[in-house]
Amino acid sequence: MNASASAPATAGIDFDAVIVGAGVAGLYQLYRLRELGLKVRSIDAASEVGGTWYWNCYPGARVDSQSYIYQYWFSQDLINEWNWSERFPGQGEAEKYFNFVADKLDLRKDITFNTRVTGADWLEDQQCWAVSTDKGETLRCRFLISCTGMLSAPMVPPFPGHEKFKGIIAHTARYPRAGIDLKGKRVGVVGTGATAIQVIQTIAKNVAELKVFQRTPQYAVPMRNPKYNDEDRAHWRAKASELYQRVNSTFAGFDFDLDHGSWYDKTPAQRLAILEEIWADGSLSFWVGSFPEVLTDEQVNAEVSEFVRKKIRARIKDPAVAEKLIPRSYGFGTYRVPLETGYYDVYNQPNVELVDVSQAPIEAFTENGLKTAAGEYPLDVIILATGFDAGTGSLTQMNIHGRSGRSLTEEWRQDIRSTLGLQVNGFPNLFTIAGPLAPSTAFCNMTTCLQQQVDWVTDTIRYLREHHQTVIEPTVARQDAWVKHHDEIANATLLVRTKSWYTGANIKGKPIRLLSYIGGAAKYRQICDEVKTKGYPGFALA
Ligand code: NA7
Repeated sequence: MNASASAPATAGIDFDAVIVGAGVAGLYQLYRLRELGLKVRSIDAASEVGGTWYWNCYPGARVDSQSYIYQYWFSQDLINEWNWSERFPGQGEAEKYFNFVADKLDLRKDITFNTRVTGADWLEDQQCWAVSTDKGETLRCRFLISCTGMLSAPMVPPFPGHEKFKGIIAHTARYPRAGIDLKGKRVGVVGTGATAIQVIQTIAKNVAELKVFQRTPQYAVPMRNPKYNDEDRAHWRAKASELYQRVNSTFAGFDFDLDHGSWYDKTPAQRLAILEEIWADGSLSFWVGSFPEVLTDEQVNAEVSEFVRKKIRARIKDPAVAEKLIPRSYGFGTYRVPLETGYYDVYNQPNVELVDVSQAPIEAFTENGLKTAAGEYPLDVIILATGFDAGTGSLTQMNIHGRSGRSLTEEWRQDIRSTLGLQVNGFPNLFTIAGPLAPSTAFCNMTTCLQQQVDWVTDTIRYLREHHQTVIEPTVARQDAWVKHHDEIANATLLVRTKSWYTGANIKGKPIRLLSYIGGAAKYRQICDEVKTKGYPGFALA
């Protein structure tokens, strides 16, 4: 650390940096900036650390990345001391991990909990941000770093009658920390996305009746989740540095890759053998560890989709129910692939009913349950697994105003633009970790891409200090070039044809654009590194 890097915040400025969020990215960002000698304050609306793993405490919540790559890499002590109990840990264990990290690094002393950022204004004359909170505080800081996660603004469907319902309504991302007693209850789950699948397969056996309100079925892949013993943990620990290299060099930040070669170089028998092999792996390798053409080539996608449809059909006893559970309106992998454990088998239980709301939509909450165009369903508890305003939601709700009062909310209401998903023209010194148009918005093992972005932001702030500069902002030309590059890659894939949160299609009025950069996490890292090593071309430094 050089002398300038340890300098205290300038007069009139309370903090060098304010970090919003104390989850996967926020905790690491706090650590890195503190290491740099900066005066930092983190703010989180939750009462504890953990971000996603704090809020999403619904029944069955589980990490879909393998535990041995769902961790921080920078400290061998952390790697040595933490014991993952299984391949895909549950929410409780993931939350404990982030608490363990916060304790170990003594991070809590710089975090203000139970506090929501309600506004941020760029003060031109002082070249800093004024960040206001719901506790009435205003903090002035040089850098504002949002680590709010790409899925943290819950989407609650606007069914009328919320107040009429006599039972309990809970969105999965705001599920009561103490849980809800579902035993013997009539429960309705709205949605069949990755979250709903985890809820449904977990609660189906304990409730009296389960009604699943499905609008669009999913291509879910079975999860293989062995428990780990000391020997397994020792195995993964010994491989830590190799894994770190590996996850940073793959398409989606996992330790597997699209490295089976071209689909077209294989015979039908070879293709089938590979598909069966990666299916048996029981992880997201069936999706982002298969053939590169799956996401771009209609013919290949159709064949892989059919492979999955057969697997689903074989699990359901009632052929009519099976047909409803089989997706046909979009191709495999063009929307987040969920992992499942016993999900399809649930529909063979007598207490579970699949309610198809694709033709007869949900109209309202009633006193006793939910009303669809086809009739009323009496319920005691309604679980909304209806997703998020992804990528942009947490930022557009923060009331951010940049140069000349430019509103980020207004601009993104027209068109979602960013530079590398990390900065936005007109909003100097605002860094948007997991912001739109980066792989961390959706197409990455989150811990890989979030750590990469945090490292980039840290290096950028260090660079500014070493060069006696205080402000960085992408130029319009650089931003246009990034958006163009992003769109070219996105539009060459099949993902843009599927209506989902990936393109913002789940939020009424949201501009449509693939939210996640899909050129690959490794390529993205290279681009970010190049920007850094070349001295930030296309960014105005002052
Ligand atoms: P998703 O994937 O956005 O799923 C939301 C689900 O809710 C999906 O099945 C929606 O159906 C359904 N939904 C939303 N609104 C309605 C209405 N009005 N009526 C019926 N059904 C509705 O969110 P998740 O939380 O499951 O997953 C988000 C990410 O978290 C996931 O991708 C992982 O990365 C972790 P639709 O498909 O829109 O027809």
